[in-house]
Amino acid sequence: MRGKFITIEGTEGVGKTTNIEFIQSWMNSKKLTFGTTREPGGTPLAEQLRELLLAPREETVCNTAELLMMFAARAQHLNQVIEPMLSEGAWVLCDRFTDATYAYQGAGRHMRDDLIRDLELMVQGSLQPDLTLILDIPVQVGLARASERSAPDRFEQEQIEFFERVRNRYLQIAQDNPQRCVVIDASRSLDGVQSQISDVLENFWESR
Ligand code: Z5A
Repeated sequence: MRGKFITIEGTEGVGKTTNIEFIQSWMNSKKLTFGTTREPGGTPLAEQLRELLLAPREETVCNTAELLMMFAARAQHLNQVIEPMLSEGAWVLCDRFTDATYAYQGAGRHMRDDLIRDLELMVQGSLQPDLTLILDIPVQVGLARASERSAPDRFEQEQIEFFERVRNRYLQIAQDNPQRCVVIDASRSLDGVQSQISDVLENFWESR
């Protein structure tokens, strides 16, 4: 049987990395075969593209180049990691996927949705995540959390309005795709966040 594809999304510092560990323990408790990966990245080539995309630089990165690099990394990731694992019956837990492109390049950078949709179709065909957890917190809270952890990357250097657009798009994506997306209130304590995630995963498990 084909594996399940779970993605985790949200604005900066929402706690994706922290909660991925929690989801991994849940998957272990179900004795699932699974892999954890991330975007941009997940293969040696895609990780190199990630470094190029995230590094702060003096040269302005044009929006089209950024969008194409995101999808170039995704094409390689799907071909080398995600598709083979799902076909072998393994579950895949991915830190960000195409919803991030609609949120960051679409809403954040004002790129046209129809252009993103064309690339989405070319790169992934009809493949969509089976479940997407959208961690949501006020932008300022997330940025404060992220800034305590590390120096800002090229995206984290954006203005607050950029992240407000990203957050609103994620909430819109959740509204438009209720069959696969669940919004998690990530402003709560870690225990509170993980209890919501646990409920969502148990429901997904029951209905799979
Ligand atoms: N990007 C894009 O533009 N288009 C695309 O298509 C894709 C990506 C796929 C890299 O993503 C960048 O790529 C991203 C968008 C762009 N923009 N940036 N930057 P990333 O996922 O690797 O980077 P990130 O969003 O910056 O993730 P992050 O900073 O690593 O945040 P996080 O993983 O969500 O948070 P965290 O490290 O788990 O937690 C942050 C801190 O908060 C940490 O100290 C935790 O201990 C703390 N924390 C976590 N949860 C809590 C709670 N509940 N209470 C209190 N404190 C907490």
